[in-house]
Amino acid sequence: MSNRFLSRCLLIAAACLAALPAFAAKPNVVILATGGTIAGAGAAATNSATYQAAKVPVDKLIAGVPELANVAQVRGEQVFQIASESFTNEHLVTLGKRVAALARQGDVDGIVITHGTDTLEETAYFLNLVVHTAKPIVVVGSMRPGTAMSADGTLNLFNAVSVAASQDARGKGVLVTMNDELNSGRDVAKTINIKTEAFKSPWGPLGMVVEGKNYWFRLPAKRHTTNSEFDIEQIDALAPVEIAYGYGNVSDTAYRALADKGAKAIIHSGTGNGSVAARVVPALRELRANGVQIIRSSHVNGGGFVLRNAEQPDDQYDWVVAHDLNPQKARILAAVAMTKTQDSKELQRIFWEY
Ligand code: DAS
Repeated sequence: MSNRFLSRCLLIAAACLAALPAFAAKPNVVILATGGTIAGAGAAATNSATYQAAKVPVDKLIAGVPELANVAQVRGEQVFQIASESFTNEHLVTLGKRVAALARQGDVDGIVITHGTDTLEETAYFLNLVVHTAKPIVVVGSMRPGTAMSADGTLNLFNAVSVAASQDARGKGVLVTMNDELNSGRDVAKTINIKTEAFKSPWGPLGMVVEGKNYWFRLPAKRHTTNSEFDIEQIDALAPVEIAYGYGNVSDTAYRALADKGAKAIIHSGTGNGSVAARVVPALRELRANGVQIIRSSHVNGGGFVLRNAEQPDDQYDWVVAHDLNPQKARILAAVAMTKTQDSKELQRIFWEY
């Protein structure tokens, strides 16, 4: 064999090896679509706020972002096609079981859930509590439909898939990628209802995702996913937990009505530091005596936390405080926790830890 022939073979082999990374198997990411604005459609490009949610099927969402193929092998499943304000506990359990089943599969490296923005924070927190996997789970939505000018859904989806395909997103709990930010599914909430910069975490984002690269600046402090005592495999139904809103002139009517309808816990969405109007306290104490858990949260959004035994003598009343969780997240945690315990001291421990 001539030296010339040998050297040509070596050159070809080197060229193949150099090309290898481009053809190396990309991570497998599954997109579970549930509806929302990210699947929305408006009549005109100027309709950034007037549109119908939950119209575009998952395959069209994927086809709308061909660049997804540069970061992952992507396939989609249409789990629901609804606006997320219509989510129920049953939707959460169904979705949670599907996510957990996929996470157990060796050929799935990451999971993205496309979701309406109205209750996205609730679903993200729920999955953070009950899905036992270190694989990246990323919940994503959009504030404008794909038919609008400057729609945010395509880049949000690209970022979500890129994060779900990345090794450094493992073990960080459920994540939410909106508006280039990496937020914890536990902390993040929708704080503005008509801007693309809608989602904020009171303690700040975990980082940013820019051009397919993750920049981390902090890590979740509370228990989640593989470190959670709650497991979707052992949950078939969430406990009935409701929310009553506190405000000036409030009466105890809503609290009593919710208990009459079977609520096992009532989240008090209080003013200030979870304050309770003096005229409402007797009703809450009566409901507690009848076995209903009373959990004080606050509808003051943007940060802070409800202090135990400050606005109310929680020890004396045997009430629970929701720590820094907003009322809708407090409902999720109580609904999950009360599938395992009815004890108020155990509930308080759980609210400190999750
Ligand atoms: N109705 C809203 C929802 O489905 C639309 C959205 O913002 O995604 O949550």
